[in-house]
Formats: sequence, structure tokens, C-alpha cells
Amino acid sequence: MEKKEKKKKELPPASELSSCDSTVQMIEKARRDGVSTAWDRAVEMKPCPIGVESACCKNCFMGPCRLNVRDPYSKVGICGATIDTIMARNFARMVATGTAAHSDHGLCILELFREVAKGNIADYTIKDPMKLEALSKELDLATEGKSVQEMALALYDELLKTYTNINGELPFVKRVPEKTAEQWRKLDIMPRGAMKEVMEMMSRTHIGCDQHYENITKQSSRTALADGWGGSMIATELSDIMFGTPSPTHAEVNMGVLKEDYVNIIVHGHEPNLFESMLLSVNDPFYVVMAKERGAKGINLVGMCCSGAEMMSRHGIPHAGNFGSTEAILVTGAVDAMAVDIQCIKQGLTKVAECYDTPLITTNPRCHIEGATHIEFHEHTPSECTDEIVTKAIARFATRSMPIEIPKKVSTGVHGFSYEYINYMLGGSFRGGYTPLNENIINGRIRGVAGVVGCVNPKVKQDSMHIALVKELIKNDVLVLQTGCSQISLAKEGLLVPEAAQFAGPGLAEVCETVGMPPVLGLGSCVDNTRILIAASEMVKTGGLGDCIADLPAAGAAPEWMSEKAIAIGQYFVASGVYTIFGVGFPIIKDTKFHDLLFDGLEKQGLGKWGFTIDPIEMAHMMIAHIDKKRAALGIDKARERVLLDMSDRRVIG
Ligand code: XCC
Ligand code: SF4
Repeated sequence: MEKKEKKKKELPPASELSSCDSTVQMIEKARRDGVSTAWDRAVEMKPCPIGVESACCKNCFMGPCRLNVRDPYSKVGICGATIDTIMARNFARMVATGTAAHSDHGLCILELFREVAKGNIADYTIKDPMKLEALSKELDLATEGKSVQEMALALYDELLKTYTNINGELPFVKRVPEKTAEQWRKLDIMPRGAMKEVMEMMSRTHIGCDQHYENITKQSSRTALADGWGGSMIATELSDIMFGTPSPTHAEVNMGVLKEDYVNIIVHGHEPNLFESMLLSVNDPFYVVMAKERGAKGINLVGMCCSGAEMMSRHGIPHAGNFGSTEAILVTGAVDAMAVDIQCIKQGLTKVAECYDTPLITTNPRCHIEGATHIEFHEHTPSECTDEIVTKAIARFATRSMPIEIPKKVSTGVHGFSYEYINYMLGGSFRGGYTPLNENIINGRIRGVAGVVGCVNPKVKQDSMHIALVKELIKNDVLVLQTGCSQISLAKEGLLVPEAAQFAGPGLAEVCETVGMPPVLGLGSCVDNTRILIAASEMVKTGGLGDCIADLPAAGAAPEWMSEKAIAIGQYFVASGVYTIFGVGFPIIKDTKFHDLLFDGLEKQGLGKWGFTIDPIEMAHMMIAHIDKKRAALGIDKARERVLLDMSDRRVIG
């Protein structure tokens, strides 16, 4: 009995768990209400000390085998697998799962695109035919004299190869800088089709198959590249063509976007089609009238996580918070329905939703949750599902019985910096292009470019790493590109506004003021990390910054990562040539051969490499040191010194 009581850990103050005041307020309320959230479960959960270092294998039932974390080479598995094989296989399977998640999403979007092109779905259209044409040209498809429908169907056929290719290269390899693609061919890591790569990865990691960590890692690179330059890129590009390519839009972020006297509907997940249809349903006069008849002022549609980030970028739909806040927002009592589709939907939501009498509705055949209501979303008749959800939400509003507490915070920011818009923003419509960006990097005003992306994780204080890292980067003249939950962390902090230039170093601030852009650019959801890849390719092609992605003064980071998708993203950035640093923890034992390969060996092969630290300031300076190393290699390090000298002179004079 006594023993049991000892085990229960005391919960820290909520303010230690999150930097987001709204989430803190709701964690406290949840505790008062006796409701469990991931934040408190994480305090009580002691991660498996062997699993956290990836030193266990359960790939067959002779095991599971556990190796010694402190002395990793002292033991092998029953089959003889070494620590390097076991860690490389575990890592590889994370890459495979992450790639599968994005690619499956991308394939759904591709199938939707085909049906829209054929005219079989009335609810969606080709909103951006210009992008359709530009993309077709990039892929060497004929566009002269072709109708939009003909172009779309030809594009569908071509892009299907992204999944079905068994031999040959992914269609989007045409976008990769030639030297980077050459490197992939030389190293034999050129991706074929995503289905092939994921399947082969699972087959290689079966017991007794691929047992050389270097060869397994090649397959990790191939698979991850099929995500970044394949499945994810299709999701981004075709969503743009069907739903509109984002351009800067003002959007409100944080829990204060909920409105007590409105019917509040949250959509949380990753696929934009559910959300797009929900937008139509909530604006249908029939439902607006119905809501008003039940005493509401109207219907308030709000997003969370990645599909939320896409809708914010495309339509300025308010965003209530990232992955760390999805349970917390239900604690407000003000959510009349939460509709979810796929990925990062915590099962814990069902319990919280039940406590606050909020309908939690799953909509995708891939994602049912025990205890949730399932209303399946069919793309040919999308409004059937979304109308029913709206009806449920209105009914819940009419019978609200619980006290409501909505945190008041809201930040307004500018979101939706697509690759295309950056092109236009920097060059104007006559001189569109990346030349001004490259020039500002070459002349040293902008020191380099950083992608700061990824999840939040209850192992670290929510948002705190993202915020500290990004602030340090911009202070040092590094332009920051953001996606996913990380973008929401900084949006809540108020950094996605042009006025945030005041926190930037003098060079970056000057560029931001001239162009009228924030020093932190929000690009969208996690599949939209491909916008960073495309921008990087364009920087190489524009010239003056080397001839492959690895030459660029650029780096990436996911300081609060948690998902397998994050590992797949990390590996495709590394394989594309980017130094990529993760925080929280790295699921590999240091001073092993596999660790050396990821953190050093890959760079020696001409690719990028992995990095790790839990300190965000150190992380920033690891990225900056890398950027400076690349500047020196390009011979543009002196230019920056001159610019800074100019600036301090000017300040002395001024
Ligand atoms: Fe999921 Fe995409 Fe991670 Fe956020 S950042 S926790 S993967 S929702 Ni993509
Ligand atoms: Fe153990 Fe080898 Fe089976 Fe893994 S594959 S569980 S190391 S015997």
C-alpha cells in the first residue's frame, strides 16, 4: 500500500509545463475538474530507459532483445544483431512510418485531384490553374493548347509514379539541383516510388535481412527522400492547385479565438479537404439560421495542428493552438464539436471530450477512436459528413450545461508565405525571383536561412524551445522559415508580424523593413516543409550560393519533436544536404558507429548531417556556426563583416 502511494509523482505547477498561458490555464482547470491530460500523464510516465536509446529489438519473437545502454557492444541480440543494426533498423522503421503517413495523405490528395479533374466532385475545383500549368511545365508535360482538364489528368498520370515507380526516379527529382541529384545517384540513394521504398524498408528490417547499418541507412535516405520530394510534395502542390496557393493573410492564433456566444467547431488533423468542406457547411445560410434560432450569434470555425495551419494560410481561418493544446482546449467547455481526420489525434481526447460533453467526431476510415463518434467523410459527397457535424455542434450549443472558461489571449500574425509568394514578394511582379534573397545573403545582410519546424512534446516546456531558438536566430540575422506546430508556437508569441523586425539583427531588420515582411515566415503545415525544399532548390538555381543544397548557408531544427514524421522529415533534409538539429532527445546511443554515421559520416559523403542538443541557445549557435562555415566556403564571409561595419558606422553617425 505504502509503496503504491510513493510511486505517484507530485505534479509540477502547470506553468512549468507550458509557455502558452492559455494551455497553462486549462491544465490547471483540468486538474481542478479531475481530468487527465497528456501533460500530467507525461509527468507520471517514466520512459523505458532502454527504448529511449533504441537499444531494444522486437523484430522477431526469439526476443524482444535488450542490449546494454551503457556498454552497447558488450552484448548482441539472440540472432546476433549488433547495437548498430538494432538502432539503424529502429530508426529506419520510424522513417518508414513517417514517410507512409505523409505519402498516404499525399495519395489521397492525388486521388481527390483526379476526381476533381474528371468533374466527378462538384464541391472542389482547380482554383489555381496557373500553378497547374507551371508545375506541368516543370515536369516537362505538354501544356500548349491543352485545356485545364487535360493538363490536370496528364499531371495526375505523371505524379502517380511518385507512388508506383518500381524502377526509375521520382517525377519531382526534376526540381532537385543537378549536383544534389547526381550525389544521390552516386551514393545509390535515389528514391524510386514511395510504395516501393516503404515496402522495401519493412522487408529489409525483417529479422535476418539487412544487417549492415550503412546499407540500412541508405534505404532510410531513399525512403525519406520519397517523402520530401514525393508524397509530401504532392500533398502541398495539389492542395495549392485545388484550394489555392497561399499568400500572406492575417490570422488570429490562440485559444481566445473561441467565442462564448457562438457555436464553436474545431477541425484538427492533416487533410485540407475535410476542413474546406466544413468551411462551406458553416457558411451555409441554412445552418447559420439554425444556429441563430438556437440562441447563438453564429458559427465559429477554428483550426488546430496542421490542417489548421493550412486553412490559416489559405483563408485566414483562426487557429486555436498546436498539438500540445488539443486536449486543453476542450477543457474550456466552449467547444461544441471537434472533428478530426488523421495523424497526431491523441486518443486521450475521447476522455476529455466526454468530461466536457463535446462531441469528438472521427471522419477518416484510417482513424477510428474507441469512444468517439464516427461520421465518415466521403470525398464525392463531402457535405453529408460536415453538415452532420455542424448539426451536432448546434445541438450541443443549445444544451450547454457546463460553466465555460475561455482564455482570452489572441495574437494576430501574417501567415501563408508560399514559395511562389516569396518569389513575388522579393522581386515584385516584374522582377520576380530569388535574386534579391540571394543578393542579401551574399552581401551579408541576411546571414543565412533556417527552417524551424516540428512538433511540441510534453517532455519539454511547450513552445519554449521554439521561441528561444527562433529569437536567437533572428537576432543573429538568420531568416527563419516555419511550418507545423512550431509556427503556431511563434505565432502565439507574436513573432509572425513585420514589427518583429525589431527583434532581428540589423541586417535582417533592414531587409524586413524594406520588403515589409516578418523575420519569421510561416509556410504552413508539415507537408509544407517541401516549400522549404523548393525554396532551397531555387536559391541554388538562382546562383551565387554554390551548386547543391549542401552548399547553402542554411540549417534546420525540430527542437520539440515527437512524431515519426519528424524523423522522416529530418532524414530527408539531411539527405538533401541540410544540417538538421533535433532537441528533446535522440533515440540512438552516442559513440556508436551508427551515431557517427548520422552525425558525421553522411556529411563526409556530401550530404547533410544530424545534430542534437536540448539547449535552444546552443542549438541556434550550432546552426549559426554551420551557416558561417558555409559562407566561408562560398567566400562570402568578408562581405558580411563589411555590412556590419557599415551599420555600426551608420549608427555612430546617426
Ligand atoms: Fe503532429 Fe502536424 Fe508534429 Fe504537429 S508538427 S505534432 S507531426 S501536427 Ni507536423
Ligand atoms: Fe532479438 Fe534478433 Fe529477434 Fe531482434 S531480430 S528480437 S535482436 S533475435
